[in-house]
Parts: sequence; C-alpha cells; structure tokens
Amino acid sequence: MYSRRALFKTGAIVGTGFVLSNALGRWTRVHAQATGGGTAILATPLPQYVTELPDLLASPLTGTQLSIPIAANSHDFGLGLAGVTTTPTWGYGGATYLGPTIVAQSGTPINIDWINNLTGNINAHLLPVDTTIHWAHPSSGIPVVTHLHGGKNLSLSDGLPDAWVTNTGQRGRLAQPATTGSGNSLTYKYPNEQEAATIWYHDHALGITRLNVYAGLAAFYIIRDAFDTGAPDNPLGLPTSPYEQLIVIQDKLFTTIGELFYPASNADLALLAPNAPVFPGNAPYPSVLPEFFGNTIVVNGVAWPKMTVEPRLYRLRLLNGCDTRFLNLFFNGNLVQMYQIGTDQGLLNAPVPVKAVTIAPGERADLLVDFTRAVGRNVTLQNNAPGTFKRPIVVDPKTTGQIMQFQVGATVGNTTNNLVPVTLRPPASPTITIPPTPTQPPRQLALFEWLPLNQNPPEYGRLTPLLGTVADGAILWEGNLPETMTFVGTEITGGGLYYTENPRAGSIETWEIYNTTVDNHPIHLHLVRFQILDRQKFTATQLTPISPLTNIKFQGKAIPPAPEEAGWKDTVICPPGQVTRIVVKFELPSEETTPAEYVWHCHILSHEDNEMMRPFVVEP
Ligand SMILES: [Cu+2]
Repeated sequence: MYSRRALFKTGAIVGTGFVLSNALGRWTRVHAQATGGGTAILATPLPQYVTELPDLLASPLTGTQLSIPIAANSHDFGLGLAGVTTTPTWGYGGATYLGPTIVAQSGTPINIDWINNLTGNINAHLLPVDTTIHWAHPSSGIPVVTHLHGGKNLSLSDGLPDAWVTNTGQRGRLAQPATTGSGNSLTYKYPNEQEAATIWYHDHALGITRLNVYAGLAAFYIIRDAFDTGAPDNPLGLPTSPYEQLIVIQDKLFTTIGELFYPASNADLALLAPNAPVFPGNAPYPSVLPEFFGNTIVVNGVAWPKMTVEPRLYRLRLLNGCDTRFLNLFFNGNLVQMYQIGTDQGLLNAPVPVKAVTIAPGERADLLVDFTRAVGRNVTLQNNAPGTFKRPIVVDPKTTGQIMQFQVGATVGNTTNNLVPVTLRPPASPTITIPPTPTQPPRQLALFEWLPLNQNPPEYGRLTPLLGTVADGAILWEGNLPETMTFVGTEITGGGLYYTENPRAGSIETWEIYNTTVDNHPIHLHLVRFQILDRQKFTATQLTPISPLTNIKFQGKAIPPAPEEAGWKDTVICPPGQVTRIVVKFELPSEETTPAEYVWHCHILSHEDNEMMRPFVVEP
C-alpha cells in the first residue's frame, strides 16, 4: 500500500464565511424559450405514446466471441418534428443509438473486441467537450472505453476510465497494449462468474463519460443462470420474452432541428432557464455542468413510447440511464400492481409489492407488472422524483413526469408464467441474508462538494464534487498525479496517496459513506456486489466543507433498507446528511491476480466526470 500522508495544508480561512454549495444558484428546468442568436431548444411537449417501444430482447447477441464497433450513426427518436427524420448519434455494434443486448450465461466467458470507429478529433464530438477538467486528453481522436457495469470483471477488462483508446491508436495509461493493426480496439474477457442479473455496458472514458453516454453509448448485458433462464420453462416461473422487456429511461434536450443538445455555458443555460447561471464569469466554454437535466424522456431510444400489452403479468427490467435525474416511477390508480423482484445484481428472495420504484442513475429495478385488471385501458408509467430529490428541479407532469404508456388489449395470448411466484430463491439458489458478517473493521469514507478557487489543471471556481475519507477529507481522483486544487484557504494535493481503499481479496468490509453534501449521490463500486446495512443521520465538525470529519454524532436510529432495496446491489443512494453503510465482499474473478485496480465513484455522470471518483485496489 502507498504511504498515507497528510493531505491538507490548512491555511487561514479567507473571506467573510464559507460558501456553502447549497447557496449556489442551481438551474431549474423550465419550458425552453429559444432566443435570437442561440441554438433553439425544443419546446415540449412532443407527441407522446405514438411510437412502439423497441424490444431490446428481440435479437440479442448470444455468442462468446463478439466484435463490437463503436461508431457514429443517425437515429429516429420519434420526435415528430416537421422536416426532421433522424438525429446524429453514436451506437454500439451498428445500432443507431444504444447497442445490442448481450445475453451471457453465468459461468461461460465471453470475449469482446471493442473497436473505436469514431473518426476525427475531439472537436468532431457530437457534443461540446470541456477539455479543462481532468480528462483523457488524447492528442488526437475521440477516447472511448467500455465498462461492464455490474460485471465481476478482470481489472484489465473492466473498462477503467484511464483505459481508453482512440481511433488513431492513442491509449490511456491503463489500457491494454494494442492488439490489432491500427490499435483502435480493446479486447476484453468477461468471465461471467456471477448470478443472473440485469447489468449493462456503457462508456467510461475519463472526464468525457457523460457526453459519450449521452451520444448513445449504453446498452444492456443480461446474465442468465440455471434459475433465471429466460426460457418459458424456467423453474422460477418468471415471464419470458415477449412478456419480458428491458427498459432504459433517459432524459434529453433536443434542438428544433432534432439534434442532441447538452448545455455548456451560461448562455446555453439561459436558453432553458433565464437568470439561472451556474458558472463563474471566467468559466471556459464549453464547461462541465454541476448536473444535467433534460426536458424530454427517451425510453429505449424513443421519446415517450407506447407498448401494446396483453392483460397479464409482465417482467419489466428497468435501468436509469440518465446523467443526473433520479426517477420515482409509479402508475396512477390501482389497476396496475407492481412487484419488485430484483435489484442491481440479481433477484430478491421473494417478490415485494410496491406502489412506486425509486432508481438513481446507474441503478436497476427488476419488476413484475400485472396489467390483468387494466384490460382495455391505457395506463401510463409516471415519474415524480424532483431531480436528485434535494434539488429545486420541478417535475413537469406533462413531460418529465411522463415515462411511457402501456396500451392494454382485451385478450391474453399466452397464459404461461402468468402468476407472481411465491419465491425467487428456490432451495438450490442461495438466499440473500442481510448482512454478511464483516471480517474487517469499518472503512470510513465521505462525499464532499465545494468551490475550488483554482486548480492545476484549472477548475475556474466551479462547484466540484469529491470523494475522500473521514480521516483525510477530500482527495483528488488519482491523487498521486501532479495536480493540486486550492479551495478557500485549503490546498489539497495527491501527495502520493494514489488510493486509500485497499481491501484484501476475499475480505468482507463495511463501508460507511458519510455524505457531507446537499445532494443525493448514487455511489457505485466496480467489481463487487454488496448489501445495504442501514442509513443514519449524523452531524460532524469540519474546518471547511472538504476537511476531515471529527466529532461525528449520530442522530436517531439507523434505518435498514426497505424490503425492495434489501437485495444485491452495486450502486447505492447516499442521502445528504446521512451515513450509508454497506457490506461488501471483495471477491475477484478466479483468473484475477492481486493487486487488482478498480474504481468507486458517484454515478451522476456529471459528477464522476468532474472528480467524484477514486481508485481502489484489491490487495493480496
Ligand atoms: Cu454525485
């Protein structure tokens, strides 16, 4: 392990007081008002419930030797704009947007060649790229790297942010050596040594993930096993295709000519919400945002789709693929009954009846949805989560409050697997017991947000979200690189502290994540699955908002997860002012050797791109 050195040079606190991140003006999404000279943002609403939901399980990739190019394309989002047929996009494997669903079998490895066919330099990106933040900084080409989110991955095949590759053959410091002629690909092996689960693959290139994903680089990876087989005779009695559907929900902004729009300046934001600047006057153009919220809901690549269903039981496997927007999903009335059957990393012990389902960016919810009583009706899946719950982001009931519509027919074509199972963990399948017993003392970590005054590379005083530890305070992502960031009276540097989290292979640790910010943050750990132990309010003393936490006092009881959250997870919502405790077993794939490097980070893409990420290393 690297030596632990004091990070902080705490100087005099300047100014008249602390600038609290919640005192910042945050932008509020309102209906767009196109102004002269700027790019016109599409005013909503667009036509809704016209285009049928694409079936992402209709033609999955099932091979074990795959070659998946990443390329520019054009896609019909079903915007219904006069004169607009398609939108410039990116996709995996020839898809016009998103990518082919990969169906893997537990225990059967898959090899994938990820080929970067994105031509041109960074100014050829579909979206404006902020090159002033800590990012991949190739000297040519567009960097991409594919991470299998939820995969028990080999470190060199994990898709770490520094493992990017460009079409011109440039490679990040953690990328594999070039294996193909032009060197524009990464050859990854996925052991699939894990239970059936709804996992997904998406771009993870350093400092540009939010834009690459927004352009289209995300898709499902479904792991099947002996229980959740995906076949009609599966021993769990779960509905199967076409009664099983994969649903990825994203929010977007479009211009009036149907192009994707991603704000990058105060002027851009003024198009959306006048008088809501978020950047200091000296911010560069383009600039990373504190958060991104769109006004158009896109499901499986279609704006507000419909799905024609039968009055029977369906399995809907949901993914929040938004940059920042949390989702709290529900049906009005009581004609439709929902049961949560699985979380990020697999099935619960038994179905849990739910009225609503909350998923943060990166999280998945596996549901059974019974349309039997809605025969002949149109029922709409709705959302009422206000931004990240703590932000003044208003949900418009007509736009971001609507997800998609299910148009329920009169007759059932097939009654197979039409009953909600009693158990999802038959005797042969290990049940989930909470919590597993830790073998190590708790690891105390913390989430921070503050305004750096300057940074090398420059940060221009923009709000910066950071990870760190209770004892050290905030630490830069890749803390041993020659970077510093000066906050009000406080400079933090790497100081050789490349990583602070060094679990031993096979150990079981409790991670206590203290959230000192005003935001909910969905925290994701690569490699592992974990369980939520509990959450508890706390107070602590800090010299500055990025300083170490002392004098921690807990308030009230520790609250265990609700039954529908008490399954295997890889991403957990950490509420502000609370410690979120998770229990993690650091189990490596059988072929992996130590030390093996991974990362943990916030899954708000605008946060992970702007420093809210840290390496962790599994040691012998
Ligand atoms: Cu965050």
